[in-house]
Amino acid sequence: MSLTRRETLGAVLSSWFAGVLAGRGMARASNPRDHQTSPLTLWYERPASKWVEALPLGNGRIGAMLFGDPAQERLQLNEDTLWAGGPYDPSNPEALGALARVRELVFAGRYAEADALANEKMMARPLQQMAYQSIGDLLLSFGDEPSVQQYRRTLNLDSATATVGFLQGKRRYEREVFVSAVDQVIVITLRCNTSRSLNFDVMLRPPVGLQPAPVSQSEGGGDIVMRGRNAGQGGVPGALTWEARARVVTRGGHVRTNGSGVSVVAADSVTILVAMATSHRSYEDLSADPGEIVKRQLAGAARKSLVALRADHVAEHRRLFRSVSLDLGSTQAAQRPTDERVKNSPHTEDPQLAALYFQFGRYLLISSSRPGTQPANLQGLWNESLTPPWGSKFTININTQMNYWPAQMTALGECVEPLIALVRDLARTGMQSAKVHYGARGWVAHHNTDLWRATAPVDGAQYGLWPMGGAWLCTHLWEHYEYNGDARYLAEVFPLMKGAAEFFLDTLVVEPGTDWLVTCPSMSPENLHAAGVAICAGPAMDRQILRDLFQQCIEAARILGIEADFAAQVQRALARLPPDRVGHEGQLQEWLEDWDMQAKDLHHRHVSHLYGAFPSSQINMDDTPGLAAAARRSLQIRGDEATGWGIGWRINLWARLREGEHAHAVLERLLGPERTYPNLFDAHPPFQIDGNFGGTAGIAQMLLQSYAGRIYLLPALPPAWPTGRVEGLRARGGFAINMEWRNGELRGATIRRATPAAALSGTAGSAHLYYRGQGLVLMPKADQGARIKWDGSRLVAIS
Ligand code: FUC
Repeated sequence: MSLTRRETLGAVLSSWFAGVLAGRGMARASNPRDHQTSPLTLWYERPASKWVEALPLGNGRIGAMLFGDPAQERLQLNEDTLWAGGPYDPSNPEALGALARVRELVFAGRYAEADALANEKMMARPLQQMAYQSIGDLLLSFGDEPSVQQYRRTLNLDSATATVGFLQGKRRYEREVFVSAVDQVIVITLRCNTSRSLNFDVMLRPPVGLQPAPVSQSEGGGDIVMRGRNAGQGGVPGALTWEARARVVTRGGHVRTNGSGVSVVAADSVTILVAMATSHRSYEDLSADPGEIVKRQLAGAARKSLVALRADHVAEHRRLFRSVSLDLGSTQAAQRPTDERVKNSPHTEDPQLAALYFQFGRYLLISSSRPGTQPANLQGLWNESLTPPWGSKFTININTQMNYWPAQMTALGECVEPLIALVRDLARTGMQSAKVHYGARGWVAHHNTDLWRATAPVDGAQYGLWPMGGAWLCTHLWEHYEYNGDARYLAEVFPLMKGAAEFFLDTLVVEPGTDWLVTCPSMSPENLHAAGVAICAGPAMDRQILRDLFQQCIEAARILGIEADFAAQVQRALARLPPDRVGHEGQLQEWLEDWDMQAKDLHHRHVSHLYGAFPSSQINMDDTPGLAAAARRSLQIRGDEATGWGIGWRINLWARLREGEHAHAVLERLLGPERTYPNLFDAHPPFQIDGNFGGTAGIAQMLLQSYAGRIYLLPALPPAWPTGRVEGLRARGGFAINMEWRNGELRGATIRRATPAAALSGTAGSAHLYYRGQGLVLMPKADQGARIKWDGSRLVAIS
């Protein structure tokens, strides 16, 4: 249900008056509609008391979590190359010697023994990879707890700025923070409506437990510096140096140095610029000089006016962010502070919360993954700990891939660059794992990697002994091409795909008694099968990933007109991969054997065997309806409850099965307080960012899907979103699509060409559109695009 304008305004005004009477009115009393009606703002009436209430800001490389306490402001800081350890080679030279025996044991059905031997001989040294670190905090201390009124804290997704505002007596204080991708600094401004009213101390604080603890020092000219060396881990010594430098500039009043930082005295307004860097240039080159980098960045930023810094930041953010808009309708629920909306969401209709969550996901990707930065890790960019959950690393048996699911569809293909760069690195380090662990050509990465691009199997055979992480990542290389159509790019990444495929040409083995080629040892990620262990041969997911990788190599070689012999070899291996199988419960078999109903955990969070239905499209409703029905049965058996990312995956799958109402019901679980923290971060729990991205992708999938040369409009629109509009979603083949719907039915759409046509087989640059089983083929141009409408029974071109 959407609100009329009168209802909306009435609700806002009455809640504003109630707030004023209770002594906690709006940030700007002169404009009560300011934040409450902005559909792209997260807002709160309290400071953050926990990290998962603080607001994330970032430019891909450096990030901050803003807490907003009036008495002591805390910005928890990150730099995305500050990890534990240094370059290391985790290869285990004993692994290759054990490989043949482990295979024999698996094929003899002696799984527990195979698992034990793999654990003893085949795992990486050290067994754990290195953890992502926090750099510490910037603290602004204002003295005693002030008595504050009209407190408000906001994060505006459209400008990527956060604010804190409150009244203290007659003084109105305002803080604003943004992290500029243009100038590579955090910019914090503080203002008061009364002159000479800003008095506070500024210091940098190292993360709890860092040894030796670096100290915050003032350096004259209003600078505060903290520098240090990263921690070692698992016998790998810390090899990075890092520096954080803050510059405090006041208007009115003055700055005085104190032992650990600076004191601001009687200023009218204050700007603080923060720069951070490490000595990391690449996973093997640590020769950068962080001191020189932060000085240069601060000097560059300090030369610009605050107005220019802000305008450049906002323009750069909007260039990406504004490419997609989404309106799913709004109810009164949207007038409440964001934390209340999350808490209320299980029993309120709040379609706008889904739209906000969608745009928050896009905001997080822009803020944690930009060309030249590290990819978004398990926590994106934001981590306050030296020992975060799962090391806040890159887990590549689902999590890192899921981070990038929304990227192409929501017009953020540029943000995928760090993932492509990661694959470039892994294709080098992974050659060592391929050679030492398997005696194979090409490259391999298992289920996890870190800043140092470690590729050997870690954590234990149940988690790590899965050779498909790199191959899965390669499908993202191809996907990037499907959306951008750039053959030069394809030629550049082709050798990475080829190297991944070569590894499997060398390591696939014949399943005894058949002619099928299977992976062994492997697993269906982290799921224990009938024998109570994960180790097995030829699980469904491996075959599905290999079908994609092999087909994409063949297609790329054809498009580029190269490597015909290699493509023919791959084609032969492809023909010998076992097909997907349907088991006795009508389910899609997770393993070669019909073990699904004997698995230890029928509701396991991973739905690895459904990779074929999403993110892949090998299994789909039109081309393989039988397998799609089996995937549906598997999904039913698994159930809807899972970790945040597990739920995120399920939303996308139900959307692919065109069950909008079910997809929406699962999305509601994700948006509720058990899976979403007050700051909208996903709760695995604990916080893990993949659920945010899986949810964002799921919402996009409900509205638009493209695969197998076809584009489906509103394929899984739920009854909960009867009326709405989306602009700018992208489809494979290089199209940008706007759609409008009313009463649950498509009204019209515009399709334009957003990138050069991808030379995909079968489409010849045309858009094959489908809605409710009806098709229409168009050849849209970049400039004016093509307009179509739904006349109740057919899609009709109208220009
Ligand atoms: C995989 C998942 C866990 C967690 C971890 C980071 O191992 O099974 O749930 O998300 O990655």
